[in-house]
Amino acid sequence: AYDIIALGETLLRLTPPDLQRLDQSAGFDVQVGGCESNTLSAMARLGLNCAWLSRLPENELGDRVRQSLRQHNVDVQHVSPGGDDRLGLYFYEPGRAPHRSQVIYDRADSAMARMQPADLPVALFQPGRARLFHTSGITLGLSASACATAQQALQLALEAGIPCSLDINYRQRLWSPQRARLCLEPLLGQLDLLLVAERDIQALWPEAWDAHCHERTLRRFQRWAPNSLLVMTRGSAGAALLTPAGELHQTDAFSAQEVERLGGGDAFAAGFLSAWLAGKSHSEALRQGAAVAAFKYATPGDIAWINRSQLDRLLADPAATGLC
Ligand code: KDG
Repeated sequence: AYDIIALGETLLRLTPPDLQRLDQSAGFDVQVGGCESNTLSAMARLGLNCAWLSRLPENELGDRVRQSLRQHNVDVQHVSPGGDDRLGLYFYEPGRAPHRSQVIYDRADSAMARMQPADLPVALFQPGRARLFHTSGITLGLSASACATAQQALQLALEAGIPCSLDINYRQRLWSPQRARLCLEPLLGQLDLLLVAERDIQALWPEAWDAHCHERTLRRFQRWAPNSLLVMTRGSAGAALLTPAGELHQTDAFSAQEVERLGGGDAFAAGFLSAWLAGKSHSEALRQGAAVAAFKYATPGDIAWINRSQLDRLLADPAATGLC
């Protein structure tokens, strides 16, 4: 069985080298990035059995994404063929103050945005084939057909008794808070695990957000996902978890020399979900999420480029947390 199957889009990422500006550089560094595949890549690097579900063009750009995920040991054999459809791109411009970093998407009508429920590998959504299904708000926000596909995948997983997890990962360039809420809210009650950044609660559910007390934010937000383990990431302030019974757990962030924050939430999810699948305690899972996120912050690109021994070494260092 797969430890995790995850549905989402992976984009080609183009970044000007050496902190140049987008309208300055003559060339780009090329990498791949996508919320779910970032999470899977880190989990596969930690030794978990991970399959990525998506739709890719049948050309060299699609091959490039496949190869780079295979490099981390992610299984890409269930990806659906996307014919001549396009691969989505994004431009990432790093910024050092007073410049700001920014992301520009060029992903409309991509192969993944055109994925249909019928493209899902239904044979994987059977009891015993996977231990966890994972997707994100990005996938649900891509297009009407990607949304229908993700909803169908969640339904199939539920019917097969496969636990489901969702990372809200709100992207204002994809959809408005109103549209995101309309789509997400009916799903939240069905999830075993819900990951959400504190700033996304602020953006989408301002009535739950308390500027002075993150515990109150989390407890108020629980009314939208009463059955889930609720994990709220807080960037350099760490993360908190609330169980359906109302038990609170927290972790500090690990200290990291920051190179790039992009992908930090996906890395956190990788560490947390790996620990959850291994049956670790809630506190240990939070701490492992924070540790993988710290490795990501210290690495260029969207993926936490780690291995198990590096992670174990950091987790064994009691002085490593609380220094953010
Ligand atoms: O979380 C990081 C992702 O946002 C990045 O890898 C690109 O998937 C991406 C997106 O849609 O923004």
